[in-house]
Amino acid sequence: MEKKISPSIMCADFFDLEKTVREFERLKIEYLHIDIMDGHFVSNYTLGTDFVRTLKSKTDIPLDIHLMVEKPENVLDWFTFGKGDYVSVHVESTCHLQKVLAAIRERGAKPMVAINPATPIFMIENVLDDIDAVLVMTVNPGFAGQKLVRSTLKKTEDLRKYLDEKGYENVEIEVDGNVSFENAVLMSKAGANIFVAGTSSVFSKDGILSDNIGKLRELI
Ligand code: S6P
Ligand code: MG
Repeated sequence: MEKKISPSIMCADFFDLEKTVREFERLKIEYLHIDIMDGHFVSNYTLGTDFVRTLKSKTDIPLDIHLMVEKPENVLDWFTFGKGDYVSVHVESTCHLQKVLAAIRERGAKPMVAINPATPIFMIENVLDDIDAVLVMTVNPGFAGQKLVRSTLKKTEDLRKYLDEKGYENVEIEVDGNVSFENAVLMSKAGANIFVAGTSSVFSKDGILSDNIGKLRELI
């Protein structure tokens, strides 16, 4: 499966965002990962509706909107997205999971279901027909700069087998959280193919953006 990079925009320098996005365009980055938090599902606030609208109007790079909000079905219409964009919702955030995934599909976007480190794979069993990807949180959601929860590597491997055995070979696996250069190799081997790149790789202060992206591409 094609390996893709989705830089986490909350980790970018907001004073220099335009330059960063143009650089991503030049380097043919596949997605822009936008973290949306409501202060309830996770105890933080990050990017919001106006930010998504502006970004969507300024670049053709598909968005990868990660909704870390309670009851995402109530706020879906607030966001600007469409064909080619991914929108992920957490299993743990709603009792109307199928409904919200179907609503994302109806709007022409690609539904992705997200699972926290402690959430078992079987929780997605009854929405496999409703998704194009699974987002495996490899840290507990809420903040950048955290350390990998190692058990999620085995979970990623188990998930790839689970999807393949059930005939869902085309369902992609995204990993999000401490996707460092070192961890990306392990995640890739485990079967992940979309890599959310934050402070531990693409936005690492140890190198310049383009070099970091080149390095990550080679490793995955
Ligand atoms: C965390 C959020 C993530 C982070 C990303 C940061 O709740 O969903 O998308 O922005 O994980 O990357 P890093 O390399 O700092 O962990
Ligand atoms: Mg995220």
